[in-house]
Amino acid sequence: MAKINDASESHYDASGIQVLKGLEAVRKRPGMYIGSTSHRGLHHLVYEVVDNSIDEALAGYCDTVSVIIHPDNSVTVEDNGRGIPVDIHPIEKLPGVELALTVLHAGGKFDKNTYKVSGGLHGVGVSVVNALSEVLRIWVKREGKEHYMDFVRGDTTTKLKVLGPVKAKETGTKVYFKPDPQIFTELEYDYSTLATRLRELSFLNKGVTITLSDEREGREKAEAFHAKGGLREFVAFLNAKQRPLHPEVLYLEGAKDDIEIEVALQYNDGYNENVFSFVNNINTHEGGTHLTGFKSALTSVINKHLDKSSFAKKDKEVKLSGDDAREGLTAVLSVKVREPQFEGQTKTKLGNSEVEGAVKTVVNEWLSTFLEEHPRVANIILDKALSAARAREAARKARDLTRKKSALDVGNLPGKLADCSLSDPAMCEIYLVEGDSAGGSAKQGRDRMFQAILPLRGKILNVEKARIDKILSNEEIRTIITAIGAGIKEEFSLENVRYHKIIIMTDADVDGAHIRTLLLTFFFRQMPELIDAGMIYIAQPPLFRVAKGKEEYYAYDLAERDVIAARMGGGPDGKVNLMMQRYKGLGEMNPDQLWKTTMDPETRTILKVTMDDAFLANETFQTLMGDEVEPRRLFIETNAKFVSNLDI
Ligand code: 0RA
Repeated sequence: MAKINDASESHYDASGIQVLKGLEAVRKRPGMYIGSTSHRGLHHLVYEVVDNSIDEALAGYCDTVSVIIHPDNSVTVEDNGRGIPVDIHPIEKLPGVELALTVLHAGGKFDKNTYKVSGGLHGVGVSVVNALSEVLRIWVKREGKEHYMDFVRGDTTTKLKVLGPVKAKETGTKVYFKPDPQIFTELEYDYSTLATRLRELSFLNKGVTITLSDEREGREKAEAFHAKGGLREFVAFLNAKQRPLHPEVLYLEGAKDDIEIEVALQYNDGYNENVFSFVNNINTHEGGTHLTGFKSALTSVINKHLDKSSFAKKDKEVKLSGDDAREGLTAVLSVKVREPQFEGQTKTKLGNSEVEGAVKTVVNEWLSTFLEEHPRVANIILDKALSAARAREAARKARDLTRKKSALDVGNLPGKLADCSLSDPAMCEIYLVEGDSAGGSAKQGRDRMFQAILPLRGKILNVEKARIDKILSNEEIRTIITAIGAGIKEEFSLENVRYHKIIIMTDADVDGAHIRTLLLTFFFRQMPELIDAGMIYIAQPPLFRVAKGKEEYYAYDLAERDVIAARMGGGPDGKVNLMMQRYKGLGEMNPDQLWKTTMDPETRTILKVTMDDAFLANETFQTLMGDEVEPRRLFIETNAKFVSNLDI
C-alpha cells in the first residue's frame, strides 16, 4: 500500500492546491508511481531499469543484462544496448541522458519504436528510480566514449562528462542506484524475488542472458538466466514438478496485424489449469482479450478434433467445455502489442479488442495443424478432456447442492458460523479460525456488529490434489464457500461476497502455517478474484506476553519481547516479578486478549495477501501442496515471513 509522507503533507493549507513539477511529485506520492514503498516498490526499482534494458533487447540491440546486489543493498544494472543518447536535445537544451533521468515520462521524447509498455506500474521510467534513490550514477558507452553523470534524490550533482575513450563499437548503459531510506520502509533486497522475475524475463525474451549476483556478506551467490527455447523452456520449468502426459511441449511463434504471439503448452496428469499470460512482458494475471482469444481457439479446436476423431459415438456427443479442455494444462501465452490498454482491479487485464481475433486466428490454425499431424498427442489430449467432462457431470451435482445453500438466506448459513449484525459487506469481516477452542474465544472477544467468526476443525482438504467433485463434497470447504456466499470458479461473483475482509487466523506453529497454506491454495484456485480484490488477509497474533503486576505488553517476535523485557525489568532493582509467556496457540489467549492483540482494528496488524505474480504464487503452492513431502516441510519451517508475495 502506498505510504504517504505525512511530514511533507503539512506544508499545505486547506486552500493550497499546488501543482507539483517533475520528480518532486514522485517523492511526494511514491505509491502512485511504484505502487508501494515497501518490499514490492523496492523491487520495482530494479524491474524498472531492467525493463529499459529489455526494451533494447526487443529492439535487437542488446543481448546481455546484468544485475548486482551490492553489500549495502544498492544495485547496479548494466546492459550492452545502444546506450542512452548523450547529445543535447534541441528544445530542452539538456543531454538526452539527463532528460531521461530528470524528466517524468521523458521516454516518449525519443521514439524508440519498440513495444513500449503503458499502464500498470511498468514503464514509469528511470526518472522515477532516480527520484526515489539517495544516489544514482550512470555510465553510458556511446560514440566511442564513456560518459558519466550522478544525482542525489533526483537532482543532478555531476553534469554529463566524458571519462575517456572506449572501443568504437562498444556501447551500453550502466545504472547504479541506492534506494532512499527517506522513502522506503523496507530496504533489503530479496534475492529470490529478483531471481524469479529475472528468470521469467529470460523465458519471455528468448536469447537474452540475464545475470544476477549477490555481493552481500554471507549470502554471496550468482546465477545466469538464458532460455534459447523461450516459452518452451518456461512450460518445461512450470511442469518440472508434474507428470507430463506427452513429452513434447507444443510451441507457436507467430504474428498477425502487428501483434506478436508466442505460445507454449503441455498437459500433465493433474487437475489444475496453469495458464499464464503476458503482454509486453507484464504478467496479465487478470487475463484479457489475448487470453480469451487463446482459450476460445483451444476449446474450439479440441471440440472440432473430437468430432473428426475415431472416438466412440457417445463420446462425440459430449460437448467439451473450456474447463474440460484445460484440465491439467500448463501453458504460457505471451503477446507483444504496440499500444496496450490495461484494465481491471490491478491493471493487469488487457483491453485491446483487436488482440482477441488475432490470437484466436493464429492459435486456431497452428493447433489444428498440430493435432492433424500428431495423432498420438491429439488422442492423449482428447482422452484427458473427455475424462474431465465426465467428472464435470459429477461435480455439477455436488455444486448444485452448494449453490442452493449459498443463497443469501441467513437460514442456510452454516451452523458453526457466528455471523455479524451488519449486512453491508464493505463493513463486515470474517475470521476463519483454526480450531473450536480459539473459535470460541474469538466469538466472545469479537465486535459482533461487524465481525463474523467461522471456526474450522483441523485440516482442510488439500485442493491441489483433488478434483472439483471431491473438493465440493468436503464439509469444511462447503462451509467456507457458503459463508462467503459468492460461489466458486466461473460462478464466482464478487458482488455477492458477504465480507470484504476475509481474515485467516491460525496458530503460529507448523500446523498453523500448513492450514494457512491450504486455505490460501483454496482461495488461489477457486476464488482468485478475492485475492485480486485485496480481500484476503492474515491475522498476526502475538507470540509473547510480558507482564509485571498490572502492566502487560505483547510482542510479535523474539527481538520485540527482549526489548520490552529490558525496558520493564531494566530498573535498578533488576527484573522483579517479570512474567514472560509464550503463546503456543491462539487457544491460550482469553477472549479479551485475543481482541486486544489480534482483532481490534484500532491496534491489530493484518497482512494483506496480494498476487503481484500469479506464477510465483503458483510455484509456491505446487511446492507446498504437491506430492513431495520434503520441500513442503522445509519451506514451512524455514519461511518465517511465509510466502514472499505478501506485502502490506
Ligand atoms: C532512449 C533512446 C535509445 C536508447 C535508450 C533510451 C536506452 C535507455 C536505457 C535505459 C537502460 N538501458 C538503456 N538503453 C538504451 C536509442 C538511441 C539510439 O537510437 O541509438
